[in-house]
Amino acid sequence: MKIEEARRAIKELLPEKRYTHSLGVSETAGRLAEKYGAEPAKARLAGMLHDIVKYFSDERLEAMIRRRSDISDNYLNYSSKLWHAPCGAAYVQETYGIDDPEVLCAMTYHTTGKRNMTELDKIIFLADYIEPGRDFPGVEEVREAASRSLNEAVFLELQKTIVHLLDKRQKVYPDTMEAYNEMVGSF
Ligand code: DGI
Ligand code: FE
Ligand code: FE
Repeated sequence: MKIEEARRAIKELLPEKRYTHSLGVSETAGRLAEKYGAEPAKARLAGMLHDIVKYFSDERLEAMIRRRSDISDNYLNYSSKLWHAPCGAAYVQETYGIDDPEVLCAMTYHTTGKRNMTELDKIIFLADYIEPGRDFPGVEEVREAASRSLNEAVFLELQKTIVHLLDKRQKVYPDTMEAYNEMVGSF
């Protein structure tokens, strides 16, 4: 799938604000890929598509998780806000025949992160957090880190996300904790 087709596809499925966010993630991911030696075309495509099923109902996403043996059922024990990430990858595979495992993997883990992320996984995870439309406390610190070190920026994002979840007394998905544990102490 070409980037322009991907843009048209999400324009149909997403409200204006989320569409603009996705353009921002695509652009930011492309820049990060150029800087950190990943493939810019894959980064732009994964960034464009990453939230494609964000507005599907929880019921529809739950059905996809149950149907697809390659999506962990454990997602169902955690916030439904996590579900659109693995389901987005499954959806673009089924609907557009996207079979690039790197693109599918980066989409799958864009929300939670995981241990052993590839450069592309980290770039999509980070671009989602720092694209120009994002404005929340701490984002500037992560943007600055991203100009120095991909790993440092990803770690900061994990730390801030976990602190935020604990502060709201929410569960933390194990992949997010494992990503944090893997990187803690490196900086
Ligand atoms: O889809 P976006 O809004 O662009 O961003 P996202 O895919 O990173 O979704 C993040 C939401 O998921 C955010 O509101 C926090 C929430 N969330 C709930 N549980 C977890 C979690 N995020 C992570 N990383 N880990 C969790 O366990
Ligand atoms: Fe998302
Ligand atoms: Fe997003």
